[in-house]
Amino acid sequence: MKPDLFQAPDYYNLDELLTDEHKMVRDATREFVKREVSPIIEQAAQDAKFPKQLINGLAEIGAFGPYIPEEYGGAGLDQISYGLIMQEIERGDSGIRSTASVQSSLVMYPIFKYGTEEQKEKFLPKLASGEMIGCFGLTEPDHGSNPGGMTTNFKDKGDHYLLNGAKMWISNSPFADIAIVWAKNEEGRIHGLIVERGMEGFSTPETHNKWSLRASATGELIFDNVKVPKANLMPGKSGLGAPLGCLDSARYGIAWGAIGAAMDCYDTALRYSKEREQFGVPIASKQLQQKKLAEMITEITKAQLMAWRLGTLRNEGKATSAQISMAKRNNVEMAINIAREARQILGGMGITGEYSIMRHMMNLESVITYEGTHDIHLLITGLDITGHAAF
Ligand code: TGC
Ligand code: FAD
Repeated sequence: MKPDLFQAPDYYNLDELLTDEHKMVRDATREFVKREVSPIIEQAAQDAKFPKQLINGLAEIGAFGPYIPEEYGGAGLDQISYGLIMQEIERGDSGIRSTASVQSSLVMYPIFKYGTEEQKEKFLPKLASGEMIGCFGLTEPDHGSNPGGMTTNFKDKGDHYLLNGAKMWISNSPFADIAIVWAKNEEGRIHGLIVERGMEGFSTPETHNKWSLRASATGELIFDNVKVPKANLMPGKSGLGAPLGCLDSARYGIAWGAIGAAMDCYDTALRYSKEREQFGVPIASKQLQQKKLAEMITEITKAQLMAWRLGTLRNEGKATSAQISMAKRNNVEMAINIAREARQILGGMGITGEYSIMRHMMNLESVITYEGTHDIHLLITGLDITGHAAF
């Protein structure tokens, strides 16, 4: 793979909207990605292996629980810093950002928000330091966009719960130490349970042959009469709103992360277009290539403004779920379109692993599907503006 020469585009001087802390966090993550991720990521994707050697470094830069309070091992940062960390990690690879998103927003966040004090003290510091990795089980083989239909269930057996069912498409599941599992009780009410590796009847087979998100481990969660201690139920919130509340936080992170992937594709294509000569001149001097590049930087700038504004709303506790859906949907589509255009600017070179673009493009096919598909987010906006659910 080519050396990482990334230079971040900032067409509207957005740096002026950031605090010194934001810039420090962003620059430290950018440096980490250049030093630790870029040199190894292409091979990890080719080998379809999550690079576990990155876990300690991700923990050190505060990527695990950026906004979780320091008393529980988190970095105690605000929502803009969290977004910038996701942007910079996804600039390297969506699969690595996935691991950080799941750990922070889908594992640490529910324990912090819905867990008991004992659960927080037992799990959060270890998750923040990377000593423990978690995963989040909502999707089932027959219930993806419609998680409320889930059939995974648990029964009260006096001194424990008995858990049965299966989850599918679970990021980090093959090596996770704990799983946040959403299941129905005997009354059909959804609750979150913390299932620990080693519990009898709990297995996590890996999903192979993915063409997308190859540097992220994806798998199933299978529960065959798993005895879960009662102390592992998170009592703070039940119903579908509990897992969906975690998704708000992860979808917000993706709205920033997608900008990172888009910036990397744009930056690579811009540099290539200035260096590559055809018909005796750089291809950057051709109007058709300039149209592609000019539209890319326009779309990136709009996405940056949207993410920044959403971050300020989240800092004030005012961002709605529908606003988050709009940003996730818009920014991921923006990134996938830019990846496709950037790939063309590189001609044949664009399909090789010498450059990051094709990997980003393939990764983004997962990002546009998970955390709510592109169409589901459109329907969430539709519901918000019309008052009619069209799911
Ligand atoms: P609906 O009746 O609309 O809502 C049920 C209850 O939930 C509440 N609610 C929310 N609460 C918090 N945050 C949100 N975003 C919420 N959206 C809805 C709602 O108010 C209601 O509460 P209550 O108290 O009235 O019961 O539910 P529905 O069954 O009609 O479904 C709505 C729909 C389709 C929008 C929703 O189910 C949905 O978002 N589907 C998409 C599923 C999804 O996003 N799955 C993601 C799985 S995790 C994942 O992909 C991780 S990838 C990670 C990585 O690798 O980075
Ligand atoms: P389906 O719900 O079957 O949808 C298929 C198509 O139908 C989509 O285009 C969808 O938009 C459309 N559709 C569905 N309902 C409607 C409707 N009402 N109206 C119009 N169109 C509709 N899940 C987790 O719980 N945890 C994870 O960690 C996780 N990681 C993932 C990692 C990867 C790599 C992938 C690919 C997925 C992951 N997921 C995870 C699952 C992901 O959230 C689901 O794939 C996603 O929610 C869509 O569900 P589905 O694949 O079953 O598609």
